[in-house]
Amino acid sequence: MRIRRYVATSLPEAVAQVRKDLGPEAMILEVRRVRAPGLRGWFGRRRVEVTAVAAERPSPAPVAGGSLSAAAPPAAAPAHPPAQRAAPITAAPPEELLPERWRRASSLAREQVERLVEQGVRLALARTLVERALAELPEGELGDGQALSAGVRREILRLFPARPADPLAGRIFAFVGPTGVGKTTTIAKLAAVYSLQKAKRVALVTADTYRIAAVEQLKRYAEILRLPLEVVFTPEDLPAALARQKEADLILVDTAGRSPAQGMHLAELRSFLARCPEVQTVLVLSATTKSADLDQVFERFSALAPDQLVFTKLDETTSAGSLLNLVERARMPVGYLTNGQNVPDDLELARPERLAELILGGNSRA
Ligand SMILES: Nc1nc2c(ncn2[C@@H]2O[C@H](COP(=O)(O)OP(=O)(O)O)[C@@H](O)[C@H]2O)c(=O)[nH]1
Ligand SMILES: [Mg+2]
Repeated sequence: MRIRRYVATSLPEAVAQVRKDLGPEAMILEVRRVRAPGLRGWFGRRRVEVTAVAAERPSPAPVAGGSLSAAAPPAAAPAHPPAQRAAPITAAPPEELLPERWRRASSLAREQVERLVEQGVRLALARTLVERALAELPEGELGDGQALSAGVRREILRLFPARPADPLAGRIFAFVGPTGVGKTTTIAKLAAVYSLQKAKRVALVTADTYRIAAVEQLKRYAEILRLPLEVVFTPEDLPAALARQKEADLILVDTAGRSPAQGMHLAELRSFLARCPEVQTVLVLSATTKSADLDQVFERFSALAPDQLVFTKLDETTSAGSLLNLVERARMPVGYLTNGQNVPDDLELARPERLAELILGGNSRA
């Protein structure tokens, strides 16, 4: 393990030094505002001192007898070398020589990173979350696992952009996403909640006419809920269908998940959505999808400029880290979560606290 201190005029500059010297794997242990040494310190701007830790290089040159080498200033040397040169505390520090609180913070930090990664959070994101939490931790709480845990939780919550209190506050919403993620089921749940509990006039539209079964599925829900259903076969039919439902407060549009030749093309869907700026787009994604696949799906569907996300099938996974990875990437609010097949019960407003709980709560040691 290598622990080094860097002093620079700004935090980004100090972090750049850390990355350059210790590599991208380095973890920030502490950030402090310090004065430059001497008179300059009293009149000039304050500096930022960053302490960082990195794993030992694969084959470090051993230091004779494990003692401090002449080239390496001892730990007690003035802590403010120029930003360009890192001051190694020792070339190969025996653990017991490290200041106690750094040692404790670094093992706690590692634990936190591991815990996030176990939940499917990308390593780089896990590390960023823990670094940010550590940077805000008061000095006296560096060895406090609970305080660090609470900091990590707060950093997770910060990743979620704010959303309106009612995610379906507009009038027309098109639900897009891969086949089988639960678009039609989610629409049925929302239609029930908004028509029965919120007393809205809801109309349903399906553009998923590739499979007879898909139309039948939504038709059955429309019949049970006594809601009008429009079936549209081409994007050109959609404006007329929407116009026929002018009395509706809320129109939910179901789409086909597939993009190949037989289904509605993603490009066609896109051209329709572009022509109807009043239609908001909801990208539906399943919590059971692997993180790398979620990234790909998100990439593909970003062509439709989605406004918000819905995560389905939370009941089918125990690790929600992949969702956090996506939220960080998409920077888009999450409207609803679904957690089962029951219509309409298995639906809930998406609360970042709930997702943080899924990631930290289950095996919480804090
Ligand atoms: N376990 C679970 N299953 C779900 C959930 N939402 C939908 N499903 C199921 O996923 C399957 C596909 O749903 P469907 O709505 O037809 O997906 P679509 O192709 O995106 O329209 C169905 O068997 C649904 O019952 C959920 O939150 N949890
Ligand atoms: Mg469907």
